[in-house]
Amino acid sequence: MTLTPTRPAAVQLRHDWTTAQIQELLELPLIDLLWRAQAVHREANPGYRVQLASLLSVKTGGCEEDCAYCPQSMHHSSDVTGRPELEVEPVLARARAAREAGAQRFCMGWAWRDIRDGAPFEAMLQMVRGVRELGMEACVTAGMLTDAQAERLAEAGLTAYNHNLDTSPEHYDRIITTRTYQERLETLERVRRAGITLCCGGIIGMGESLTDRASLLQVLATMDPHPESVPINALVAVEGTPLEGQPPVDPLDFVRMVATARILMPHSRVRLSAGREGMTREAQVLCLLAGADSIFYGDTLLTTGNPDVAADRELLAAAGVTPWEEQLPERSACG
Ligand code: SAM
Ligand code: DTB
Ligand code: SF4
Repeated sequence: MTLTPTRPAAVQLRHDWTTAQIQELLELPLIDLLWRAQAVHREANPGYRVQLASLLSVKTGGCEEDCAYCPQSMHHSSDVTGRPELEVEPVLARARAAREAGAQRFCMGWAWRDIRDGAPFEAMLQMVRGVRELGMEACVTAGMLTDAQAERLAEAGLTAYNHNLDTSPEHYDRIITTRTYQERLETLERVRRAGITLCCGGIIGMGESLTDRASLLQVLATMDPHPESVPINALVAVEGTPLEGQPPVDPLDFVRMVATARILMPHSRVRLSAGREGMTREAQVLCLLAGADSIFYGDTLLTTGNPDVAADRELLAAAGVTPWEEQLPERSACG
């Protein structure tokens, strides 16, 4: 007989959330929302470990899609212009440097509508193999793909494919007209079928309502299994894009999104993504408290800025959370 009362488990793995239930969570008094999110997070990730993921844009600008937020679209007049694609060796040198700086995951981006076969795809596969040989997780984001391409990426050892839903199905047509929500879902299914983990999230601050935010989270949280990684971005309003005049996201609304994602998807990595440069360290600490367990690490995202490595080391130390170093046995073995 035990005299210790058992606590009800905070972690509930569900795939049947409704948008109304999710909106109720988003609208909870912040203090109560944080309490619930923390209870889930402490049970699912008791060490409060944070994964550091570095990003590199391999193919920058000149993209034929018209995503209203994106400085890389050829439809907009931002300062980002098409640049030659990076080659395999310089990319792997950047991955090595990211590993030396403490990153556990290396994410590579291509400003493409879809993956092209031939030399660029063969180079992508070599980059994936090279990153995996460094003992790091490898993530690619390069638009839509075919089943055959997904299978070859899986064979090369790709850990994750990032393809965001970006916003709710209802708000989507105001943001992108050159590919459909359904096409995005089909890409995600192909990635899943190939056995690659999913990195899928969205952006807030694009003129969406609270119901849109709940609806985006509903699509993610009713996937079975949940995406292993869920990036939450705040819009970086870049000059020359149609969304350049959007008001900045209230950091506490960002905290609400993170906390709600944590409650809905207890075991997913909730990644604090674009928009951290506009946030105080206190707001970022609240995000960590709310259940964020990953950040983009390094002073550039794809084309825009991000806090530098020293600032992030200081942030994590101030919050008292530890990076996920032990995922790199090769690194510690080599000294
Ligand atoms: N072209 C590929 C695609 O769209 O899937 C991969 C690269 S794309 C730049 C990756 C993601 O970055 C987008 O889906 C979007 O969520 C995010 N992103 C792009 N520009 C952003 C911005 N200005 N603010 C916040 N997030 C942004
Ligand atoms: C994600 O959700 N956010 C990252 C990563 N996945 C690829 C990209 C953010 C890009 C922000 C704008 C830029 O730097 O161009
Ligand atoms: Fe192209 Fe991706 Fe930017 Fe859309 S988000 S314009 S697909 S690079």
